[in-house]
This record gives sequence, C-alpha cells and structure tokens, in this order.
Amino acid sequence: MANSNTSNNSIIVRRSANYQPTIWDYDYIQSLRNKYVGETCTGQSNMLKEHVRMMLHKVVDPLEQLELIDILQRLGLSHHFEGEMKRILEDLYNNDQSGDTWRKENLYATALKFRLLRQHGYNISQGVFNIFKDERGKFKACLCEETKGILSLYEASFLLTESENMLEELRNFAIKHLQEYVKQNKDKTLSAMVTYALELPLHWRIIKFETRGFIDIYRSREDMNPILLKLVEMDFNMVQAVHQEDLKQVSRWWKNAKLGENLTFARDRLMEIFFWSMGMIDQPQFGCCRINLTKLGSLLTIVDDLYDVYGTLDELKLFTDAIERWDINAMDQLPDYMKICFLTVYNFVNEMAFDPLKEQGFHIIRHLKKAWADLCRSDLLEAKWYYSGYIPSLKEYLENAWITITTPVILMHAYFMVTNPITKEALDCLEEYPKIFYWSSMILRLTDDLGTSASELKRGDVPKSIQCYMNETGASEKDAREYVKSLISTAWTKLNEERVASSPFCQTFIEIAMNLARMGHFMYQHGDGYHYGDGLGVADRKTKDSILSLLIQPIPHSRMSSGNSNTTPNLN
Ligand code: 0FV
Ligand code: MN
Ligand code: MN
Ligand code: MN
Ligand code: MN
Repeated sequence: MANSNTSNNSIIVRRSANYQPTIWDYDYIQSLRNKYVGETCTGQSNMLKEHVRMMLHKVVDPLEQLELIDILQRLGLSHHFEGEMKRILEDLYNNDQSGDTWRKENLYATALKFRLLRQHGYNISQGVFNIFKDERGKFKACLCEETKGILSLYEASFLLTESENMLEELRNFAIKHLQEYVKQNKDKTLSAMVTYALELPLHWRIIKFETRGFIDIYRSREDMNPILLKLVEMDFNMVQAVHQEDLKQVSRWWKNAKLGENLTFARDRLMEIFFWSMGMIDQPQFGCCRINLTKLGSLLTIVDDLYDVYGTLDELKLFTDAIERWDINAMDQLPDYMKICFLTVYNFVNEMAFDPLKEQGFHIIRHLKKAWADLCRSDLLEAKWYYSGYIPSLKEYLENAWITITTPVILMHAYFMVTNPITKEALDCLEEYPKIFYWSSMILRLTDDLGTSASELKRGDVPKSIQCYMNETGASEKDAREYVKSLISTAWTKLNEERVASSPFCQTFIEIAMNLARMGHFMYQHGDGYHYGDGLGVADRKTKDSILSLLIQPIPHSRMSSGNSNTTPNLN
C-alpha cells in the first residue's frame, strides 16, 4: 500500500505498513489497580520465604535438592534464594569430583545436575554422559525405556558450547527418541510435556513468560508443596503489581511525547514493547531499567519504520547525517516529521548519559551515539538496497542486518542501565562490539526474519535472510527456513560460549543479552505477534493473551479472592 503527499511541488510516494492502532487504551492502562501491595503482603510473603528457605536447608537427598532448585527457577522464585541455591550447587559440584554414586546410571538425575550446574556457570564436563554409552560408543538401548530421562537429557544438551560434539550427538539422539514418543502417545501428560519441550527447549525460553503456565502445572502435581504454592501465588501477584506501576509510568511518558499520535506511519506498540522489556529483565527492583528499555524500544521501532516504510531515500540520508553528526543544528535540515524523531532520540540519549557523568564521572555519549550512528548507517544501506532492487548474498545481508535488528543499540544502553560501578575495562571492551552482542543480535535477527519477512516483503522491504539464501542458492523456501534454523542453533552455541567466557560484564547484563535472543524465539513462535494487527490473523492473539495473563490478571489466590475488579479491554 502506498500513499502520496506533495512537497516542493513534487509528489512523494510513500509505502505504508498499514499498521493498526494499538489495542491498549491509555485510560485502561492507567486504571489498573492491584491489591497485592503493602505491608501485609510483604509480611506474609517474607514469612513464606523463610519456610522455603528452611526447606532448602533441610533437603539432603541430592536429587531432591536439584528438583527443588529446578522448580524454584521455573516458578520464577529463584532470585529470592540465590545464596541457598549456590551453596547446594557448590556442594554438588565439589562432590562430583569425588565420584557420587546416587546418580550413576540415572540419566534423568545426571542430565538435571548437568543442566543446573551449567546454568549457574559451573564448568561440568560433557564426559559425565560417557557412562551411558556402550563399548562401541553407541547410546545404550535401555535408555530408550526412560523418556523422562531423555527429556532431561534433551534440555541439558542445549547448554552445549563450541566443539562439544558429544552433546550435539546426544541432542540429536534425544530429539529422535522424543519425536517417536509423541507419535506413540502412550501417556498423555508426558506426551504433552515432550511436545512442549520439542517446540522450544527451556534454555531458549524466557523463564518469566513460562511461569504462569508452570504455576498451573505445579498446582496439580501430586508432589505439590502447599507452602511453595502459596508463596508463588503471592509473589507472582506482588511482582505483577510492580510491573503494572512501571507500565503506567512509561505509558504516561509515551502519551506526553505524542509520538504515537504524531507519527502515524509507525507502530504504536508501547504495551508490547513494555512486555519485551519485562522479558529482558523482570526482577522487581529493575523498574527504572524496564522503563528506559521501553522508551528506547519505542524510539527504535519508530526509527525502524522511518527507514523501512515511510522515509524517502533523500530524507533518510539527511536523518542519518544528523545522527552521525550528533548535532542539534543538523535538525534544521530535516523535514518536519523527522524533527520530532531526531529530537526525541537526541534528548533520550543525552538524558541516559547524565547519571553516569554526574555520579561516576564517565562520559558515555560517545558510546551511545556510535551505536545509533551504526544503526542508521546500516538501515540506510538496507533502504538503498531496497530502492535499487539489489539482493545481497546471505553473508553480505547478515553483516549488515545484525546491526539493523537494533540489538547493539539496546545492549549498549542496557549495559549502562544495569551497571554500577561502570568499569574502564568494560568501556574499552565496548569500543568494539563484544561477541556477546553479536551472537545475541544474530539470533534476534534470524528469528525475526523467520517470523516477519512474509509481511515485510508484501508491503515492500529489503529481502531478508530467507530470501537472500533462496536467491543465492536456488533453495526452496522450506529448505531456506531450515537452513536459517541451523544458523540459529550455531549462534546459540556461540552465545553459550560467551555467556561463560571471562568478561567485564555483570550477570544481570549477560542475562539481558540472553533474554533478548530468547525474545526472538518467543516472537517467532507466536508468528508476527510483535506487529500486532499486521493482518496475520490468529497468531497475534498469543501476544495479547500472554500480556493479559502475565501483566494484567492476578493469579486467583488459594485464600484471597482474585481481587482484580478491572474488566479486560474490548480487544476486537
Ligand atoms: C523488529 O521489527 C523491531 F521491532 C525492531 C527492529 C525495533 C526494535 C524494537 C525492539 C527490539 C523492542 P521489524 O521486523 O520491522 O525489524 P526489521 O529489522 O526486520 O526491520
Ligand atoms: Mn501506526
Ligand atoms: Mn522493519
Ligand atoms: Mn529494519
Ligand atoms: Mn523484520
């Protein structure tokens, strides 16, 4: 679709993505009320936490310890018990050296221990799986009897790092077995668990987005612990209350900035972007970071639509030049609609740089504006390709596209949002984009292409990875998609490597980089969910449903009533 307007007496034909307005009304967001706040809640929750802390001290059976840690993580409670969990894992890791007997020949326990230790940064070797091979190096046939064990192996195998061929082999073995198991459909509950795991491994999922579903599963488990259940219901709702306040605050910013109103060519997706930020970092104490990431994401979305949809090539050159110069005077040369984009970006970035300068004496504008300039230059190159009809090779496309997916800008800002004190060592490392930026970005790019390129090409956009690969090799779309998926797997192995490599980055930052990659899978899995209303029909409902269940609706509490008197918006 294209519309035209006149400027300097000539007609400018512009593309339009025909984005639909937001489904989340400002007044609705502001009307959210949550009763899970205040001292009574905090007191009750602290008491329950102490009970769980005691549970963690009391369990002595290693397998029970591991299972409890796994459950706490999946319920989204692990950040309350980091010290206790570390103590247990440390013991288990040290025990491993002296050869423990409890898990010998037990694939389920071995794999669970392997996964949890690796998740927490312990250097446990893939060699622990050797005992499951026979003399000829094949996996013992008896393993296939044990689907629960193979499922556990499957999840563990995704924590592989480079050149761990055995883990890759084990993963293929597990996938084959699990696919076979689903076909037979012997045990409905276990089959459902396997299907869910095959869709996406745990390591590629954002834990926060899985908690709501897992709480329901946990509630109906035979071994459910009522204290733990009560704590998680309480905690989930209390955290939700914090998130809602963050959302309300940033939604006031968005309304005041009038960007949605004034820039009608761009996606107005404040709620969805807030949801992304929540996926990147969900701990309650990081509200300020969530708010700033949401602002940043909104600006990046507008700038992306500027380059991909609305701007003419000449205008885009001017905008790129203004960002590269980082000069407020460069605003004069911009068409009116771009002035507001430029000024908002300029003010936001400068404001981000204020605290580090004031509090710690670090001048970081240099780093931030470089990331923006790189982004705009790469976006401009894509625009030039589009207007000239050029189709790059996949390699040439990706060399540019890992920048245009905006991850380098997001991570550059995120580093400063979550790090105090900032270190000189980290700043030096940020001069060139560190590899963790690159691989996190690559996963987001490739997953985004799998999910969005169909609608992008329909409205007119540069060919994305799938199309570049098809053009270059003559492959079918199906094969091209498979190839892109294999690139994603490789990128994950590299990202796993960077995650544990020595680096000047704190764990919180590394987790944000991992979650950004995971977000790509969430988006792709849900079709074109991020572009809500792009016309991709049912797929976009999933994003809305996730937002409702995680951010809007409290969990009905076993004692308290469900509490939320708000009605959900009319979403049609
Ligand atoms: C992805 O959209 C997107 F929304 C971008 C790049 C803006 C950044 C926002 C967040 C990561 C929250 P789209 O598929 O249009 O991106 P590309 O790069 O394919 O144009
Ligand atoms: Mn719009
Ligand atoms: Mn785009
Ligand atoms: Mn783009
Ligand atoms: Mn895209």
